[in-house]
Amino acid sequence: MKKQILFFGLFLLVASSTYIAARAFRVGQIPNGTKNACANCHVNPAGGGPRTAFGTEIERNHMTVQGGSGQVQWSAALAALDSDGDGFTNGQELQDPEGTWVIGQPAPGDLALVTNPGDANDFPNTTSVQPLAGIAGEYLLEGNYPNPFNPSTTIRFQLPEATHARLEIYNSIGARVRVLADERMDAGIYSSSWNGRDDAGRLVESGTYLYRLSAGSFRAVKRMALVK
Ligand SMILES: [Ca+2]
Repeated sequence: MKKQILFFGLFLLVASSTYIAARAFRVGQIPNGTKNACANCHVNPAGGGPRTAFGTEIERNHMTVQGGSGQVQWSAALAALDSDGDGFTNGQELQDPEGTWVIGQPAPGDLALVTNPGDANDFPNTTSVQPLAGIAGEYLLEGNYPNPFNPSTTIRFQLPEATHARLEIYNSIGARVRVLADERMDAGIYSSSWNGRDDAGRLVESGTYLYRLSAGSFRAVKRMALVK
């Protein structure tokens, strides 16, 4: 009897570790999946059991076959979704915004900036200001897009010379809610996205907001509307 119990116990141990191992390979089927491992898709970070919003989305619509034998299919469509609703797309969180990474390629982007696409409380808080191709002929703060927006919008600006640039968001009563950039930058065209959160990471209310660019002696302010 003792032997049988021991055998059964061993069987359970092997079966459960096989279960985890069998599915852990899926962290290699999304870009930078190793950073948050099973926690990307499962509420229990050890894997198995209930899924996160990202895991649920994959299980329903982005597997070669639903269930244990299926493989995750990372794609532009999956990258474009914001599964956990934190204002960043799955692709932005996993450092592959266009969803172009394929299995076998080196991990894209910066691993240190990867956040969990299945956890609404984990999102990029440092707004990345991305340089774009092209030459800036003058100082310019462009209209944000989309506008109105919910909850994210993109703001582009141009610097004709290297200078210290500051891009800030103010609410309608003039209180500053977010600093998107405050650093010395090379001449060029830049894009910055705002996720509708203040400096403390809280989602702000619907309403009119102002964004202001200060660069050298240049100042420009524009208006935008967050509509939920
Ligand atoms: Ca997230």
